[in-house]
Amino acid sequence: MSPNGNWLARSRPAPLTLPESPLILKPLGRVPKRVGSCKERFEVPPVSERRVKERYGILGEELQEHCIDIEVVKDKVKAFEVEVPSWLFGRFGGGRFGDYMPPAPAPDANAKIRDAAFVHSLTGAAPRVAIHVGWDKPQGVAFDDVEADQFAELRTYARGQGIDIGAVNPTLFLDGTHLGSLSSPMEEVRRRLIRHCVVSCEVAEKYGRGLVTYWLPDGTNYPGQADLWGQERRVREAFREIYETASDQVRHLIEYKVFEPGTYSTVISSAGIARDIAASLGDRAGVLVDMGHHPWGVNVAQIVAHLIGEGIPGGFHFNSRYAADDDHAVEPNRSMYAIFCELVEADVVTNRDPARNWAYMVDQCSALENRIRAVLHTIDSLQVSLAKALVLDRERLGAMRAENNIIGANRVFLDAFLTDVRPIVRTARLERNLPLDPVEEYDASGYQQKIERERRA
Ligand code: AFD
Ligand code: MN
Ligand code: MN
Repeated sequence: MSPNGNWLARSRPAPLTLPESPLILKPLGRVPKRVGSCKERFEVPPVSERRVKERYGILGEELQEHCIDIEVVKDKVKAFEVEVPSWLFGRFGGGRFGDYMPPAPAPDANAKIRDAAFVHSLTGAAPRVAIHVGWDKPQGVAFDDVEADQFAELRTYARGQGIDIGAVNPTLFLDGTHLGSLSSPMEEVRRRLIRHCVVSCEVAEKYGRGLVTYWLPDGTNYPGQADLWGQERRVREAFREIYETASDQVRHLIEYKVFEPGTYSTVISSAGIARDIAASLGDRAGVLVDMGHHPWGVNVAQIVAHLIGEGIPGGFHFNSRYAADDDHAVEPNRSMYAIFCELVEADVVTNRDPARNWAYMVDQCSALENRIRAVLHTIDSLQVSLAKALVLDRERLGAMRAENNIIGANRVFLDAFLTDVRPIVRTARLERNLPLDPVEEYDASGYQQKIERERRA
């Protein structure tokens, strides 16, 4: 109860007034610089270069006291790269809201490439796009007729736009997979999809970067529906065949997901099961961690630490996990920071030897918000999270641990998390002639209006 009267009445929000249609919300665009007064409180001036430099200087001095060289941190932020998924830009997702789709989805694979290239031009951090073979194959080619060389043109197109093809995803959840994909009891379905995976490996080797990432929709909805071990055995046999048939230049990352589409069981439901399958294949197989694929409350940093400790090759599908899947943009929150602390500690992010790095990819497909803005926000959040992990005073943390000063260690850990590292991220951009704020630049660029005009037809 508020001392000033009825708490409920006072806290009731003002009635919501929607614009004519929620579908025509326009981006705010760059707002004019505020002059003198603080009256127009919602008009935030764009970040100024001068402010960034001032704050970078102050932060540099503070970090120096912890023996952390801000220039080294900045250079690592500059070197960080993450792939964006082609499906983010297309018509995938959003099914929970009828046929609603954020405006101007890319109508074909080339348009997805153009959007991805635009994202890279604003961030300098997304030089590759992960593709889904079944969706990004040339139009008119049937699923079963896909051959690796059909991707030559897409790669040429991507390079022409200034980016490259990254991870390759076989598409294992199309027609005919209602009884599972690689676990299907139907021999012909398994053969068809094993072939599809082998072709995907060839695409990755010839036109990508030799990385294939697998997500299977295999599971069941009811106890008793299937023989659970039989399903896993068939999946293991299929992976063995794919692994042995594919070139030894190809690396394989197996993704797990706690549930969905199966609600009762999922064949590869945990990092442990994915790890077991990968380890049984060989050292070119590893585990793909997708933030959204865990039960709430699972400590993903612990999983990352385990995989690193076991020497299992790893990769990430970044998203915020709010949707119990891959729908939403990343925020620079505490769990993302803790994950980056593990990755930085193990030197598997921005390592000079690229073979030692984990594979970093975004997997999001926001149902409601503008997807380009959402992925720019994600990339910004990842850079901020990385910078926070890099300013952690590890020596002090070690001293606190040695003394068993539990709260002290936690405070040192949080000290880096609470540091505003944005001047580092922004200086890294400035030095590469990139916009200080990619989201703001996107809003001001007119790109969205342009694709909405072009893709209206
Ligand atoms: C699905 C899965 C998974 C996978 C993605 C691309 O949930 O995250 O990575 O499709 O295959 O959304
Ligand atoms: Mn994923
Ligand atoms: Mn997912």
